[in-house]
Amino acid sequence: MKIGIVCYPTFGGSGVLATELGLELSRKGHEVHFITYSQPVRLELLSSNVHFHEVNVPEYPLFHYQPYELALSSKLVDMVKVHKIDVLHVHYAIPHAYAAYMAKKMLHEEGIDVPIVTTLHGTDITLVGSHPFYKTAVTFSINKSDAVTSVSQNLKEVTQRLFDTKKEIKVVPNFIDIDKYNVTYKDCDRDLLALPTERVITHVSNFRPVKRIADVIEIFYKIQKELPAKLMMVGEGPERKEAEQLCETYKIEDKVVFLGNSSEVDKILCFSDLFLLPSQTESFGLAALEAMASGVPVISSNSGGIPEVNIEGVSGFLSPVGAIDEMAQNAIKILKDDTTLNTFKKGAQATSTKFDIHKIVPFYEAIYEEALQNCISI
Ligand code: GMT
Repeated sequence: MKIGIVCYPTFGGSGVLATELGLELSRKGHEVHFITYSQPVRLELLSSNVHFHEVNVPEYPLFHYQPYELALSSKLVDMVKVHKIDVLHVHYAIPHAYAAYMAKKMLHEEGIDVPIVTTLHGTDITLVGSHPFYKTAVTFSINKSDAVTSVSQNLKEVTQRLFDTKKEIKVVPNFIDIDKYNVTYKDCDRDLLALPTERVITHVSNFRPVKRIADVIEIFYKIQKELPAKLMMVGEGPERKEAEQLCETYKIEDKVVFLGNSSEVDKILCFSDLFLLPSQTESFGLAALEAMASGVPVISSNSGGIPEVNIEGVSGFLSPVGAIDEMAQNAIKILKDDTTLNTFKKGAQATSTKFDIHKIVPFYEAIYEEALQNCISI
């Protein structure tokens, strides 16, 4: 099959997932075309069946906002025609499903019908899409897709509650390539960052308010009072400065390392003992799953789709949003002795296998096949 993938090419979970999906589809013999405004960060290798097509948005000074959807829909039309793409898989209802619908309509005028598969990731539904200014367009985009998937059962339920959806939403959970995480890195330089006696705690995100970065610092503050530990903060975003200031206030700057964005998260996870994800909400929590696959237990909030990933008492512990004391106590419970830590490490890794790429990607292939057969002609 020839599959066009549209996503946000940044460090966000949806972009990572879309990229890994495209790469796995290409390994399975499909021809994959990424159509985005820049090369996805995890797309390191292009090959004979992995292509990247850049969407250019010409700057025009008269426009306060450059019309990205317009440029994307034109590009989709061109790419479908030139490369004979069979199906378009768009990640995010807005603006991607919206632009894809316009492309589909333009292509129909030329006698080409291409099905659109839309995957909802969360931010497009819970944080942005449900805003009254966008809601009408999001509802339309969902209902006009040939197939709609969501990354968790919780996200499906939230979507059905917030939007007047007429479309069936199929749950296809996020995945990871277990084999990729099941390796012991020789260049995993734990010694450079922590003493052998210190526990290494990690947080990975885009440091947006929804991640509750201050909670991460406060939980760590409580942990390091009880046992020797270091905190690795991986990522960039609006809350980083405040987090650094909070570390100074608590006088723990020497125990917290801000690493910025990294394409080597797997290497950082390989020397981590615990992962913190106290988010306000997460449709899934791909970062937590990546940690679990590396054998790192997770202390998280119990909101959104996180309970479908992090299993209480097995891969870690879950608490209500903002329950910093409880999260710190649970972290200490896991970290206090090697036997308990190893039990949770094994529990985390075992739980992650449910989301192995080889188990999940066939669901997407089946959805493409079905969409191709039942493509809505508009
Ligand atoms: O929240 C982020 O870090 C980025 C965001 C995105 O849109 O890329 O992540 C969303 O999609 C991920 C992949 O499906 C999910 O694992 C995240 O839980 C989800 N974020 C939210 O729901 C807040």
